[in-house]
Amino acid sequence: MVYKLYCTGASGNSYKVALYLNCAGLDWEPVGVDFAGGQMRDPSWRASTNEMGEVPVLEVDDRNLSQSGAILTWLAETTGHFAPADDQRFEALRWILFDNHKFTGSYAPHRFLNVCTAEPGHPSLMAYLADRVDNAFGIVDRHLALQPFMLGERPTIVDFSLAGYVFYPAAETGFDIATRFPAIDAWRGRLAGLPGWRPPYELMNVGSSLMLRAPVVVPDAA
Ligand SMILES: N[C@@H](CCC(=O)N[C@@H](CS)C(=O)NCC(=O)O)C(=O)O
Repeated sequence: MVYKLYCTGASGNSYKVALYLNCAGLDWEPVGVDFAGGQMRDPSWRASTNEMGEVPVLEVDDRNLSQSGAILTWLAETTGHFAPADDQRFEALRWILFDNHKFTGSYAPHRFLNVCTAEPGHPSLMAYLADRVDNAFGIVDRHLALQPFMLGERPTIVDFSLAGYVFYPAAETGFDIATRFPAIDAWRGRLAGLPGWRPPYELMNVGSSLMLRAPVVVPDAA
């Protein structure tokens, strides 16, 4: 069976699943979506592929699965790769929800408004999001200072969820992780050492992403 992942290079939420599939050594292929052309807003795409209008979507046999956290959980349960231990399932869900709401949930829109929208985000909105990033990244940085991976000694789906956007260039995100969050920087180095690791644009060299314009927040000023 070949897993098909609907995605595009700039989609860090898709990268969470792409990276998992590659590091797990599963047979998969990326299927590009025309993000820039608004394909996911097309009612027929929503009817056929994902009513939520988002990527990633994982096509497995005749099913389309969406929501990266749910997909990763399903993959861990069905393949066993990077699965949390039985007594860690609550902990895994807790961190995946934190990632979606706070970690990716502030970093991704900050990046989007920094380089992807036609007009830069309003300074007060960028400051609000940057403060949310500082808070969420600070929490994860302190957690990772105590252990190599989010749930302990080995990587699990939680690490792939949190890794969605941390490998995009600082020039896009406006955050220099290496200097500001040393434990996150060391952790992403450990992830980059896993067999199968590739950077986002290389792993998902398909579809169309929004044009990147000059950033409003440069890393040194963040
Ligand atoms: N919580 C979702 C977020 C998915 C998401 O926001 N995907 C973006 C691309 S990274 C998207 O498809 N956005 C389209 C839109 O919001 O209209 C997940 O983890 O899968």
